[in-house]
Amino acid sequence: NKDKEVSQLKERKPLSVLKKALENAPPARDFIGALRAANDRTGLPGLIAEVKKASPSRGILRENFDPVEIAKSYEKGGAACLSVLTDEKYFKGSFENLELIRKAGVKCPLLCKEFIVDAWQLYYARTKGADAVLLIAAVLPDLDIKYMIKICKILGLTALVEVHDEREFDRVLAIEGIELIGINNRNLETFELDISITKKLLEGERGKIIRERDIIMVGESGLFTPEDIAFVQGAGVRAILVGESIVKQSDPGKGISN
Ligand code: IGP
Repeated sequence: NKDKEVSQLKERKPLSVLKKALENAPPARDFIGALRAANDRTGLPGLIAEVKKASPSRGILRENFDPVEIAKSYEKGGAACLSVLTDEKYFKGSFENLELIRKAGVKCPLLCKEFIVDAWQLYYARTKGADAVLLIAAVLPDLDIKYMIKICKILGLTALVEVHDEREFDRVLAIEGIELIGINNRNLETFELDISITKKLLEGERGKIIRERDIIMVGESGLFTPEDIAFVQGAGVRAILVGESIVKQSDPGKGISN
C-alpha cells in the first residue's frame, strides 16, 4: 500500500518535537537488569513475553486480541520483560499498543519490536514508552549498528541485537558496547525454524567470548516446551523471547508456567 507508506513518512514528527516530549519522560527501565534478576532468582532463563497478534508465517495467532490484557496477564504470570510488536504490515502490531501497555501501568520493561532502520525510530520508540529496541543485524550495516547503539545509550534505551548465523554473530561481536544479543532460530527469509541454531552459534570460541564479556544471550523463536527451554539454556542463553506458544493460550500468563 504505497499511499500509506508515503503518508507515514509525512507523519514523521520533527526530532525537535520528539526531544521535547522526552524532556519530561520518566527514565527507561533496566531491561537487562530485569532479565539478570529473573535468571538469578529462578535459575531459569529470564522470560521476554511477546504481545503478538499475528505473524507472516503463522497468520492470526489470537482472535480476541487485547494487548493490555495480554501484557498484564504476562506480568502476573512472571514474565521479566515484555516484547510488543509495533510493525503493522507483517505482524498487525502498532505503536498505539506499546503506548497503551505503558500507560496501563505495566511495570515490566518493554521491548519495541520493530524493523528499525534509522535513528529517528529510536527517538520515536522512546516517546511511545519503549525501554529497549531490536536491531536486526541481517538488515543493518555495521556502521548503522554502531551509530544506533550510541544513540540508544544517549536515550537510555537497551539494544537487543539480533543475529541468525555465524557471520552476523561475528560482525556483532566486533562492535563495542553490546550487552544483549539475541539468536533468532527463525530464518526471516524462509521462515524456517531450527532451535539447534542457538547451540551451534554458542559453541566454541564464540561462547567463550560471550562468557568473558558477560553478554546476556537471548534464545528467540520456536520455543514451545520445557525441553526446548532446557535445550537453549544448556546452549548458554540466560533469557528467552517467546511469542506464539504463550499468546495462543486462553490465559497467556498461565501459559508461562505450563
Ligand atoms: C517470538 P515465537 O516463535 O515464539 O512466536 O517467536 C520472537 O522471537 C519473534 O517474534 C521474532 C521476530 C523477530 C519477529 C524474533 N525476531 C524479528 C519479527 C522480527
